[in-house]
Amino acid sequence: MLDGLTSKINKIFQNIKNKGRITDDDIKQTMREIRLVLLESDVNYLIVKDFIKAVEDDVRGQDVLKSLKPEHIIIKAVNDKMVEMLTAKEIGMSFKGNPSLVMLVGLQGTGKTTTAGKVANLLNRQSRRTMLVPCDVKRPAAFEQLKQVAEKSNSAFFEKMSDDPIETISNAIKSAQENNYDTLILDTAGRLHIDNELMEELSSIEKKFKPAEILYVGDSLTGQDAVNSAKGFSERLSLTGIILTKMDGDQKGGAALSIVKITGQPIKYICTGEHLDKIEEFHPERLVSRILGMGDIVSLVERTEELVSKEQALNLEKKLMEGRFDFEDYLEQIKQVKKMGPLSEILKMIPGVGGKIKTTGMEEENLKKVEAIISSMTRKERKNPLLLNNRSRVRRIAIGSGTSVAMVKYVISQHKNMKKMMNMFKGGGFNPKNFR
Ligand SMILES: Nc1nc2c(ncn2[C@@H]2O[C@H](COP(=O)(O)OP(=O)(O)OP(=O)(O)O)[C@@H](O)[C@H]2O)c(=O)[nH]1
Ligand SMILES: [Mg+2]
Repeated sequence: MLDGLTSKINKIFQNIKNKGRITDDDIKQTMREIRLVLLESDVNYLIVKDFIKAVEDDVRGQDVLKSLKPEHIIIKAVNDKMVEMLTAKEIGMSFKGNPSLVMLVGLQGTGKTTTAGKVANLLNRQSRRTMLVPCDVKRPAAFEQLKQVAEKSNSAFFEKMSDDPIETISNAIKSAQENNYDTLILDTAGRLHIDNELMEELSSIEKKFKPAEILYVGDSLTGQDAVNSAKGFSERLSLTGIILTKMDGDQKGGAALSIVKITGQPIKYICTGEHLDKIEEFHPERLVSRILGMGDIVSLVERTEELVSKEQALNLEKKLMEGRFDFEDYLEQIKQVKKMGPLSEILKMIPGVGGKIKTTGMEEENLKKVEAIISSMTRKERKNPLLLNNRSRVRRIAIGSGTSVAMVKYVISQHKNMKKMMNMFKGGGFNPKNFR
């Protein structure tokens, strides 16, 4: 699914990852390449334009979290804006009335009938009692096809189709009420192009029955055409959502990436094959994660952002510039590292590192010890580490923390080294980039 798009975008990210240092020009170049890939994938050019701008604005606004690498920030921004592009209001199905009506609309051959069975199957699993209603009164084969689909999906089928869709639906509703079916799926007729007669028919169904859901079924293989006809349908009907079919093919991705913005409607399901269970609820984050293949980096950035609030970062930066870095700051740093979760997991999330480094668990043990040692210091000692040049204080701390005199001394000397290193930046302007 969207393999071509995925491999192209991955290549772009690979290029910046190999760079080491990234300049503004690199960022521009990267965005140019992403723009091109999206256009090649048939994403509507206005959407591409907005998308690129949104990503650039996001990246530009992010210069405080220097602990993150620039490529991570770009990847995260591309991720977030892509998710935004694919997100529109409510994604879940809504039900109203008894029975609740789900109306499927779309051009010929996009997969309405097949999808009716898939949706019925899903809803039946959610304990709804579903009946399929044939509304394509002109084509006898459509009736037969839906009947078979109903059988396969263990759903009821409304057999008594008349030559008028409105009458058929009215009778189906009565039958559902008598037989305790709470959900009707209306399989409407398709046409090669949007034509007035069809639209009138669909629109009169909408007016008369006010279905809880009117879902546009679009064939993702047709790319921009699927998007355009979605727009056409949404102008005539109050669509409540979109189902994209044939996402198993080698489509370029443009349909998926433009359709939400163009219609303002959420994608509710995607279908990835002819078989009944080839349907999944649509989650923007999951699709984007599949396209970018960067889920690990995104969660790494999210965790870091969550933990290192901008304020804390600024605060520390200020202290460092003034040459202050006492044990309270040290403790704060350790707490932050610990909050990020086991070090072994954090290392695993870093692409290229995962799996290669074997952590022993010692790191975490040591962190705990250092924390215990600092916690056993008095507030005065933490603020003024010079007080620790005193044997009885060191011994007291060793006993209090359950460690040893040697370990306490080691922590004190580590702190001295860190402070010395940080003092090198004093006055010259602290630049965390120097640590990379
Ligand atoms: N590969 C693949 N094929 C699909 C998918 N959904 C539907 N199809 C196939 O697409 C063809 C058309 O599907 P239908 O369900 O008959 O389409 P329709 O919209 O009901 O067509 P009309 O009633 O003629 O307008 C069938 O051969 C389906 O098996 C899908 O997600 N993936
Ligand atoms: Mg059909």
